[in-house]
Amino acid sequence: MSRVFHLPAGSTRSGARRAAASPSGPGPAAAPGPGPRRGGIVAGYLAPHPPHLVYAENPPQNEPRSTGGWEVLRWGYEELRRRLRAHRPDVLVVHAPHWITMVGHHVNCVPNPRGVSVEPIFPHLFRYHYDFRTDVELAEAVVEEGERAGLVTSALREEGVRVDYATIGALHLANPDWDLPVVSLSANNNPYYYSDASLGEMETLGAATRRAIERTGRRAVLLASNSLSHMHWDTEPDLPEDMAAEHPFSHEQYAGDMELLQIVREGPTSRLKDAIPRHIGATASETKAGSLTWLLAAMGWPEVAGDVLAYGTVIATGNAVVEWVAP
Ligand code: 2X7
Ligand code: FE2
Repeated sequence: MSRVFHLPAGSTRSGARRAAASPSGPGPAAAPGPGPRRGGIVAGYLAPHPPHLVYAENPPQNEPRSTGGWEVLRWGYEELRRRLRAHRPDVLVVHAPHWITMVGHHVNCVPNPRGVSVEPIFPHLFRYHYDFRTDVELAEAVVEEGERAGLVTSALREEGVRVDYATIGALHLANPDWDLPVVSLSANNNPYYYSDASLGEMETLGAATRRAIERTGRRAVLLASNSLSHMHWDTEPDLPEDMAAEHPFSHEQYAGDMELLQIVREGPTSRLKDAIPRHIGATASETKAGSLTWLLAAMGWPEVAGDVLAYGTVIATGNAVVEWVAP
């Protein structure tokens, strides 16, 4: 066994908006399907990013090779991809916990991020060569709407800043063809440093994101790049994808995830306003970084149930792939 951790434990204006495909503009729209195309947020997904899932898929962009593993979660992502295409989005908007900003909420406004994203604890699983397009107009609108709502908000414009693996992992798993433009938001991780963590700002950021999407007339799918229960082993098997070593960290962690997912499945989402903080307290859930609350707030806490497409553990952390469709 090798040591890996060191822990003690809408608008209807969508038709007019598209610039010609260019590195700085949104890319080509998804293939038109039946029914009217309206703008706004059409769906949101809980899209966890453990690097193991990308490693197990063996995409050409990732250097390490695997023999598979974590199939049930990956089958859930297969279904997510089918559904995502059917929503015919113009853009994917992702909030991820490993782009950590200590002051404010940052939005990547670099037109064409390119580079190698490396998972610092699992560099033997995730060294991913990325090259994607940002929807700069929407990214700038999110910055403006965030500022207008009183948030400290900042546009990242430095070329060459390495994109974190939680952003890349969720985007790859949701859209491995990378044929949709992206808006990527950081996680302001001050809550990790204060005992009185609050998800309140994510309500404001979510509402600002929604206003920006409606203002620009985009048809958007949101991705919340969060695992659930977040206790993990500090060792991994010699073969990382040895599924004989994969199981929940404890009964309590598993039960905490099931309690949350039961509420997700029953709906409506407003019940999650209490359930998410309770779940964080019980399981050290990665949703503490705010991505899931941001997503549901952006969707206006819709009166719908979520559809759990898969659940599985990755090095003992709980991970669920979930869809919420805008009513
Ligand atoms: O970032 C992660 C994670 N959320 C879960 C499991 C393993 C590694 O990285
Ligand atoms: Fe993570």
